[in-house]
Amino acid sequence: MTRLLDKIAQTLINGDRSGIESLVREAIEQFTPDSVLEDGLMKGMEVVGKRFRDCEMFIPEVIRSADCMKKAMEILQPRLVETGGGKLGRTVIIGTVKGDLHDIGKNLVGMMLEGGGFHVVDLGVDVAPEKFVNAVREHKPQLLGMSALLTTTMPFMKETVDALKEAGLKDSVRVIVGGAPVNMEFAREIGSDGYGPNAGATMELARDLIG
Ligand code: B1M
Repeated sequence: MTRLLDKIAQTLINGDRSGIESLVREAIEQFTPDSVLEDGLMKGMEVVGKRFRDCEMFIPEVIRSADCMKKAMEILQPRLVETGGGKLGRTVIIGTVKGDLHDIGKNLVGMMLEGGGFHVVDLGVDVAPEKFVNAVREHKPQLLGMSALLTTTMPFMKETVDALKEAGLKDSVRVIVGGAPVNMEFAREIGSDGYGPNAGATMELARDLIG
C-alpha cells in the first residue's frame, strides 16, 4: 500500500471530512477507484470497526468516520460507475432491512450495480418486509438485494423472503443478501438465491443471475 492510501485510511479513522475530500481527489488521479476504496477507505473502516467493538471509539466518532466514507464515495461514484459496462435494462431493488440503519455498504453495492449497467431502485434503510414486497409489485425488478449489518436484523431477511413467497412473488424475482454478518450458508438457509461478500463480487453475482 502506498503512503497516500495509508493517509486516506488514517484520515477516515480521524473523521476528518475536509481532509478526506482533498486526499481522495488526489488519489483518483493516481489509482483505480477500486484501489482507493479497498486499500484506503475500507482499510480505515476495518480499524474503525475493531475500535468500535473494543470500546476504543464511540458512536459520535464512528459517525464522523462514516461521514468521511460517504463524502469519499460521492467523489468516487462517477469513477466507479464509469468503470462498469453498458445498460443492461434490468432493474434491481436494494435496501437495508428493518431495524438496521447501516447504509454505507448497501450504497456501495448500489453504485457498483449502477456502474454495471443495472437500473437501481434504492429503498433506503430500515425497510420492512412488506415495503420490499410492495416495491417488487410496483417496480417488477429482476433482482432484490438486502443488506444487514447487525446479527439482530438478519432474521428480517428470511421474513422478507417468506413474505415474497406468501405474496406469490418469489418466483418472479431473484433475491440476494449481503452485509458483514451474512454468509453463504445463511443465504441458502433462508431460501435466497445468492450471497454477495462485497460490492464488486455482488455486481458479478447480479450479472450471473440476471445479466
Ligand atoms: Co454499527 N455496528 N452500530 N454503526 N457499525 C457494526 C456493524 C458492528 C459490527 C461494530 C462492532 O461492534 N464491531 C456492530 C454489530 C455487531 C453485531 O451485530 N454483531 C455494530 C453495532 C452494535 C451498532 C449499534 C447497535 C451501536 C449502538 O447503538 N450501540 C448501532 C445500530 C444502529 C442501527 O442500525 N439500528 C450502530 C450504529 C452505527 C452508526 C450509525 C454509528 C454507523 C452507521 C452509519 C451508516 O451506515 N450510515 C455504524 C458503523 C459505521 C459501523 C461499522 C464501524 C462500519 C460499517 C460500515 O459502514 N462498513 C461496523 C463495523 C464493521 O462492519 N467493521 C458497525 C463499511 C462498509 C463498506 O462495509 O457495510 O460490511 P459493509 O458492506 C460491505 C459488505 O458487507 C457487502 O458489500 C459492502 C461493500 O464491500 N455488503 C453487501 C453490504 N451489504 C450488502 C448487500 C448485498 C451484497 C453485499 O446484496 C444486496
